Order: sequence, then structure tokens, then C-alpha cells
Amino acid sequence: MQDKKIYSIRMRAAKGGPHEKGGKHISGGEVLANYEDIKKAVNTLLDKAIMHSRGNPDFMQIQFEEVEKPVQYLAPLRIKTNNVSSLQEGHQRAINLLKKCGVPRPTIEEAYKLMEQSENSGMRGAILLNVHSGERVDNRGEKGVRVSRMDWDNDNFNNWAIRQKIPSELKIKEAITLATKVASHPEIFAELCWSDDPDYITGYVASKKIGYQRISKLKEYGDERGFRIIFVKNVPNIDTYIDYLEKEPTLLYWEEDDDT
Ligand code: WAQ
Ligand code: MG
Ligand code: MG
Repeated sequence: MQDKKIYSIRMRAAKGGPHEKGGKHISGGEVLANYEDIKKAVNTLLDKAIMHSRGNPDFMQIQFEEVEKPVQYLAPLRIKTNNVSSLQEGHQRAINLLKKCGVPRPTIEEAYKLMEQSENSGMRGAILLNVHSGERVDNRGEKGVRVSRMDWDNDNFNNWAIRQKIPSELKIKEAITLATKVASHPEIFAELCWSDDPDYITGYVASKKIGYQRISKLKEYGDERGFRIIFVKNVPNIDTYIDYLEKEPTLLYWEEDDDT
């Protein structure tokens, strides 16, 4: 008999000891799977971290747990690629897109200030910023808030990628899955992200309004600083965001009709 329960499988890897003992973040990952696919999922996560451009980890944790809440299904955000010819043009594009999402100029400046000041030995999660005041509202420090319990079936993603003329890469699948989950929260304005992998310079701005807008250059090759900033409306209880981001099980599903 087939077991219809689903499981959240999560991985984190660091170098120089575990994250909580000051180790450098190397890689993290999250997958949702049926019981019979847990082995495959663990392997995917292991592969992701064991040969990583940020270095070889000396600490790794992979854990799984049953998910009890019902899954929400979301169509992937529409994708657009903005090709830019310089770092400056990339950030200008990002700033304009954030403005389109309703993020005020001073808040965007606060976000950039925060990133410039950051030591960033490697956050593994996202920073939540109050969209109106520009203040950081999560209290997760160097850890940040890790968006979790989300996935997108490989075959469905591959079909989507072929149709969009986008490379079928795990990195892109993960980023769109995360961005779609984040953007579907009614009180989240926008997300700004670029990778902490030194060999990956494409980043994005995403929201329900503008979709997933890739920007071909948001940092220089070799730079190991990456960020994820989520611009949120001021609400009395920040835990409602954190609970949604960490816990709400979410699967993407694309149908050809979604794009017409
Ligand atoms: N939840 C919250 N924050 C995260 C998560 C997560 N699940 N995963 C990563 N982060 C944060 C963390 O602070 C990392 O330092 C930063 O984001 C970058 O993570 O071509 O690969 O996984 O369309 O390196 C975007 C462009 C790639 C893809 C982003 O980010 C494309 C990427 P990375
Ligand atoms: Mg990642
Ligand atoms: Mg990374």
C-alpha cells in the first residue's frame, strides 16, 4: 500500500564546524517528498553540498520529518530575464523593480546599507525588512529566516523550463520555488536576492506584481556574499510571516495554460 504522507527533508552544511559554532555556511537545501522518494531526496541534498563552490563542508546535517498540514499548490511566477552589461546597471534595474513593487526609496537605501555593513561570513536565511521603516524585523541574527517546506516536481519543472527557454538547473528551480512561495503571501511586497556562490552572479527581484525578474549581474565573480531580503508590511506579529515561510508546505505546479 502506498503511503500518501509527505515529508520535509532539510540539509545544512558548513565549514569550520557547525553554523552555531561559527562555521562558514556552505550550502542548505529543502525538499518535499513521498516516503518512497526520501532516499533520492537525501542524495540530491548530499550532492548539492558535497562539491560546492563555497568550499568542502566539514559539518552536514540532513533531517526529515513528516508534514502534517495540507499542501498549498502554486503556479510558478512568470519569469523575465533582464540582461545588463554592468554591476551598476544591474543594481539600478533591481532598485527600479523594487520601486515598482511599492518599496519606498529610503527603505531600499536601508537594505543596501545593511548589506554593505554585513560581515557576511554567510547567512543561511533571509532578512525581513519592514517596507515602511526600513528596519529589520526578524530577530534571527546571522541565521536569518530559512524558507522551507517547498518543492517543484522535476519533470514539471523541466517542461516549464523548456517552454520558457531557461536552463533546467536545480539552482533556478529552487530560486523560483522559493520566490513563488514568498510572493504569494498577501503582506509581502517584494524579495531581492543574489547567490552567495562565487561562481553565480545572476540574481532577481520578485513579487506577485512583477513576477520573477532575473537580473544577469548583481555581483562580481569570486564574491562570496549573497543576500535575500524580504520586504514585509508592518504587522503586529512577525511570527505569522516566519511561520508561513518556514512551515507552510508548498508545491509548485505548472500547466501550459498558466502562460497564455
Ligand atoms: N530561505 C531563506 N534564505 C535563503 C534560503 C532559504 N531557503 N536559501 C538561501 N537563502 C539566502 C542565504 O542568505 C544565502 O546566502 C542567499 O540567500 C543566497 O542563497 O538564475 O542560488 O542559494 O534565476 O546561493 C538566484 C538566481 C540564485 C537564479 C540564488 O541563492 C536564476 C541562489 P543561494
Ligand atoms: Mg540555495
Ligand atoms: Mg548558495
